Amino acid sequence: MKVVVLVSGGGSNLQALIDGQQDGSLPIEIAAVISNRPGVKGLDRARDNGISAELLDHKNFDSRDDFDASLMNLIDSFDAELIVLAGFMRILTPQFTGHYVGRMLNIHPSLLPKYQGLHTHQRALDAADSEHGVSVHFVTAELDGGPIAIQARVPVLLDDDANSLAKRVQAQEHVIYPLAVKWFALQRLTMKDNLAVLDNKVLPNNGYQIDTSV
Ligand code: NHR
Ligand code: GAR
Repeated sequence: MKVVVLVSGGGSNLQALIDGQQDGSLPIEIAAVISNRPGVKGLDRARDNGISAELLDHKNFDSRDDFDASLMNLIDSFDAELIVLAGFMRILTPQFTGHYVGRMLNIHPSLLPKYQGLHTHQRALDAADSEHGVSVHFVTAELDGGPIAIQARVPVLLDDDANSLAKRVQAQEHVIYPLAVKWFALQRLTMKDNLAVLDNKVLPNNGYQIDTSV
């Protein structure tokens, strides 16, 4: 399955997908990596692995509509069957999300529906939550509101700061994002009537709960 990955930064989730492609555990071909920010490590990771690395700097566009229209053209030039947002930091227009509905995934660092938007780790700490985590969801017009495919939970420890908590969450990201992409590529994971479906069974609202504790 042809996949285009959108990044804005370091691309550690992209790397997890590249690793899966290369070791044969993921039946995908990453056709391109596109960043809206210049000079990010995610683009280097693509280049280093022989994957087309494309920069589409949002600062060169007058409006979100113009940026999204160009982004759509660029993505579609690669015949992508799945769009993966991996630390992509631009809100997408309803026109864009409508074009890819049911074939675009995002990874969001919280136990959605808690903490949509930004600064999720600090918000979980400020709320004194005892657990936190990460969600993979289908992208819809509703920001961080599309149907959830998978969640993984981590404990919040007494001496955590946003950094240490983010690290614990990110270790889970690198497990559940490749898994969600694999399920999608095998056509086991789909979106139907704004619900996430796995093996023809509607998933609960908080998605498939992965226990990755060791
Ligand atoms: N777009 C839509 N329509 N729906 C979603 O679910 C989306 C989306 C675009 C991105 C990722 C999301 C996240 O996982 C995502 C999901 C950026 C912002 C944001 O406020 C919010 C959520 C997400 C990504 N971005 C600012 C903006 O004005 C810019 C912030 C920055 O550049 O640092 O676009 O958290
Ligand atoms: C990840 O933790 C991801 O969950 C988060 O950004 C990080 C990107 O890391 N995504 C968002 O906050 C989306 N708004 P990466 O570039 O190393 O994959």
